[in-house]
Amino acid sequence: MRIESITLRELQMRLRQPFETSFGITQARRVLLVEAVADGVSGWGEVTTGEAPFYNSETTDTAWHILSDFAIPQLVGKDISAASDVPDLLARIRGHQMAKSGIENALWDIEAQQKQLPLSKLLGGELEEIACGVSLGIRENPQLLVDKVAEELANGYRRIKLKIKPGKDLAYVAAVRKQFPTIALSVDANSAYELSDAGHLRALDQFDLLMIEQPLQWDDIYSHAKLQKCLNTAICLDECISHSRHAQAAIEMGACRIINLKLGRVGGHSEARRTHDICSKHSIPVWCGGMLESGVGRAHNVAMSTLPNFVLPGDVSASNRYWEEDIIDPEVNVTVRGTIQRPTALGIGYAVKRDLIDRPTCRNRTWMVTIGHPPRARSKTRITYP
Ligand code: OSB
Ligand code: MG
Repeated sequence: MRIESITLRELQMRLRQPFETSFGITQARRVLLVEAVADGVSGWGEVTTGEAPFYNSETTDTAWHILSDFAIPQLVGKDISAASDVPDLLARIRGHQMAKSGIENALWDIEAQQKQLPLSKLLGGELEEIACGVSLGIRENPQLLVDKVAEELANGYRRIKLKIKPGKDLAYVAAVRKQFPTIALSVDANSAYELSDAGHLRALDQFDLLMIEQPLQWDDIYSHAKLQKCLNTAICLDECISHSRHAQAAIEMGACRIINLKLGRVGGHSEARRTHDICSKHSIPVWCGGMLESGVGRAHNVAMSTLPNFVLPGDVSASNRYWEEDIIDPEVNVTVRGTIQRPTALGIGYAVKRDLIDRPTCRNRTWMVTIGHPPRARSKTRITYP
């Protein structure tokens, strides 16, 4: 594949509802899309950074910087044999997994189209439909949360995840568990506790949770290993796992019994598949986490979730839970069984609605090769942050 051009584009998109986690409230999203063109075929990826460095250390702006100044100039004009060549070409850039993932995944979309395959098949996916759960933000009081859980169960979702933080934990989980004694239920703390809270976290054992996700510091695998020894409930790591070697270390240390696999967080499909395979080998189940993605990121999550060790329902849910109108056609829909059907169209399997992405675009820049010249950049910037 000869990479002819790469376009970066930032979109302002507003979530239908604010989403509250232990690290803050999000409603205005800054979505970064990557469109690559190789051999005349166009492919899309999404950079799943947050607006602020409160989930991990990347942001929309750090990704724009790393992609513009380092990653894209490294790739435009290159002839590569497969999308899986990208990690080696970008290996000099340390960290910044989410930024790099956006480009690599766009090239996977292209490669799948060139090979006349749906991306799920190119990745080695086997599942025909994927099981869906929902991640529910922190609410003002337990009753409002119970009402929301009832609504999502009625929509068919198979697993409910509650965001928690100190002061908004036990009473909320108790109220939901009392109303719904048998549902698959989990919690996600986004690093809001410390190892010294082990006694408090042990109180969660009484609620028969599927898992407690990332209770401790975002970069501290070792303390999770200590905490797991004190808990009956399985720990699931999210923020801590930036690549497959972290997964290997966490599993060997006993820091978790489940891993939330996020495509951007580990740097793209190549590394996600390696992480998936390591978990498989150690009988550690995985599920696909979400980052409040637009349809482009969601489509990549659906494709990844067809790999065989995605045995638990993921945070991949319907487009209409997030957006008035998603930017892909068709939107991601969830069946009454709480599943998403694997798309059968080539590549990511959903078309980007180009007419819909122009208006919310606040800046874009294209790098392209003209014969005999180094990559040239053309940019249009209209920065109007709220
Ligand atoms: O920890 O899984 C998380 C959203 C933003 C940042 C981190 C997380 C989340 C979610 C929402 O839980 C998942 C989704 O619905 O996209
Ligand atoms: Mg999480």
